[in-house]
Amino acid sequence: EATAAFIAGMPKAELHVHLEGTLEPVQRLEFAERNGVALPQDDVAVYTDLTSFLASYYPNMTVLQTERDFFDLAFAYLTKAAGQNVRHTEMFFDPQAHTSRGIAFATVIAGYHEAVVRAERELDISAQLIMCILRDHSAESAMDTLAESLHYKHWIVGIGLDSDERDNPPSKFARVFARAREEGYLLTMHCDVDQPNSIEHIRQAIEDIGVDRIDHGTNILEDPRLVALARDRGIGLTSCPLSNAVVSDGGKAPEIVELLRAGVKITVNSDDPPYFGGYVTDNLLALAAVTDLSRDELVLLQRNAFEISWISSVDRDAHL
Ligand code: ES4
Ligand code: ZN
Repeated sequence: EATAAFIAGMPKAELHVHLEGTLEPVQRLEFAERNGVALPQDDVAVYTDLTSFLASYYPNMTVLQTERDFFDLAFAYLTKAAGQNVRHTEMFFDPQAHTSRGIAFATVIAGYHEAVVRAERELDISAQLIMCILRDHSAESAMDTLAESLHYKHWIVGIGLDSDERDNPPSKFARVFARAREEGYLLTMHCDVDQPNSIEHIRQAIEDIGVDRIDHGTNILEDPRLVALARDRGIGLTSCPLSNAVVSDGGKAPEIVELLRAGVKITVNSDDPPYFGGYVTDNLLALAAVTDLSRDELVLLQRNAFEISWISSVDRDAHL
């Protein structure tokens, strides 16, 4: 109806999507066949939390082998995003998930970067890459990956932190992120919903690491002091309603609305679309369906996304 058409028509920015998490079941089949690799597992895996999701997510990546695979994966996502009126997107990728199984960093980033270039030319969408560190790997591996990324610094806007959060706090990577900052990268970190020690991880990310954004992070409501700090410093939160609904009982829709109304620059994103049930428009529809968000507030979510995005201020002003 009217709200659905309004949501579909809004110009959007997406700031939290994992390229490896955009792998659709049909692409998985296609890549497995053309590369002659066995399908790692059944099509429909059941997951109810972050750990069980990741247990399905990483094995599926074995079908990604060639530069063409990485290009096709990213270009397919960018085509879908452009079709939902996403005008700017910042896409996570996980190089260690590939280098750890013998795929060269160069293969991964060449494919992804070519998709960015072609999408900007052909799809009327701007795109940037954010390299994520896998937090369940060692700090040494993270530092090696950061060093390797420096060869492609002009193709990477920032550094993130993802994967299994349990016992892997931001502090484990303090030196890596300090170095990343020195190199000129912008910084973000996942503080996934309802993880053990969530509020301490959020505090470390903001106060000790000095991140520019936090991915998820809705548990910040447990500490009003940190909410005020995020608001005053303009630290954005990239929330993902459909992903939240899978990994946390009841999802986080009321928290997203509360943070928006508290003046925190929160946004709505898709995370891992085929795994969690939809792209960015689907996430906005799901959120709107269970809240009383007004049209002005739906627009505010997009304004927030363009404001906390890492496009240059010149490009950003054109969108605003
Ligand atoms: C992720 Cl939802 C989520 N959390 C942590 N790491 C991830 N990688 C891909 N999706
Ligand atoms: Zn994520």
